[in-house]
Amino acid sequence: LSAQAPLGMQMYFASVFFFGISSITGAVNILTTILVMRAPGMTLFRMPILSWGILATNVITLTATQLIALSFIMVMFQRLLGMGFFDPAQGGNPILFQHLFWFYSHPAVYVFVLPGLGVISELLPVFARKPLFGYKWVALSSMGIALAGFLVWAHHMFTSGMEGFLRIPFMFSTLLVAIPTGVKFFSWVGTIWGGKLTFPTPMLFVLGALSVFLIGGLSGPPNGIVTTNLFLHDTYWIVGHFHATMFGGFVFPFFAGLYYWFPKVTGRMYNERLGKLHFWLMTPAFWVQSLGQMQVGLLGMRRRIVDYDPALGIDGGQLAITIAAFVIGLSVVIAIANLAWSAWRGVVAERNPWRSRSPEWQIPSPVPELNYPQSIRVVGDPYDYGLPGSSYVQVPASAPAAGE
Ligand SMILES: [Cu+2]
Repeated sequence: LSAQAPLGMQMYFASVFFFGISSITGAVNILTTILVMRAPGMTLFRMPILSWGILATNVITLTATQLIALSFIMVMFQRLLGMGFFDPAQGGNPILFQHLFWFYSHPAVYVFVLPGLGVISELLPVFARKPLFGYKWVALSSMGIALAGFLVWAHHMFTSGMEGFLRIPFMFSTLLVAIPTGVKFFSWVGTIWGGKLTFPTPMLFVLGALSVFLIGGLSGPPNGIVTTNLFLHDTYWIVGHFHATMFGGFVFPFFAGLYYWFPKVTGRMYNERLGKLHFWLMTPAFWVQSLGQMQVGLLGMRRRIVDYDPALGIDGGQLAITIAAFVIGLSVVIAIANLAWSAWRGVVAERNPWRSRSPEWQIPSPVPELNYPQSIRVVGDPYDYGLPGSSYVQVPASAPAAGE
């Protein structure tokens, strides 16, 4: 493709570069908003925990995106001006491109996952009616994951032919990521523990996210450890691992957030039965899919190819993965139909159906154009669910803040 459509490739690199500029500009906007435009009383450690996830995400977007933009400029210069940065024939080094690519692309995974993990931490206290366990640690763990994400990129390159001794520090830094991630998981379990749990669709997707993220998390260390990585590299094991981290850290929390904030955005309630049907189709199907991918990977299925040797004996596994993928697709079609129909004809929602303390739930649904008529005032901690007499926000010219 690179040789057949040189102009098209050039345009492609240029377009990614401009996407990068828009991401960086967006990050400047969000970081500025979080750091200097908070409501009175909204200290950093009183922010909704999702805002910490967004903060950490945008630190990555602001910094790492510049590296991918830079590397794409280098590719453009190589193709246009003959500067052979990555061309061995001109004294360049193709592995340099891998370094630049992964220095961005590992942190880019956290751009997906950190907001998703933030949604989990945001919703669990609401549906457990308990304070978020270890709020400050959860907040700082987002920053910890973001920073650690910059130290691990070469774990994608253990078989690339880079200097062998470099594998060791990258193995250790990669395993380090388990600590802040473990802090989050510990907090979620601690928040669920002893809570008064209810299980509407958003909570089901949060719990589904935990189960799937656990699969992704536990299948991670074997990839980070050099000795096992050399066997697992470029197999379907990696594909299964990555699907589990992306679904657990992004797709499941995405649907949790979609159902959770749907009544706030549209003013109408989604259909609970169809929401639950979506969940109960998608979750077991996803377990089959990701565990199945890991299984066929261990049996020798390589990634990025369409075909495989029948002697591997993985026909049954491949069939199960394919059926599971179609079930996931069907469940998403049900979700789209549910949300589209409910936005149009759904039951009119209450202002705060989940009894959340967060400010957006104290104003009418759908949210008025100017959000809050006057600035809100933050008077307490965000997740003191179940603590009598506690209050998080005072929203003027609106219903009194939920304090329960
Ligand atoms: Cu990585």
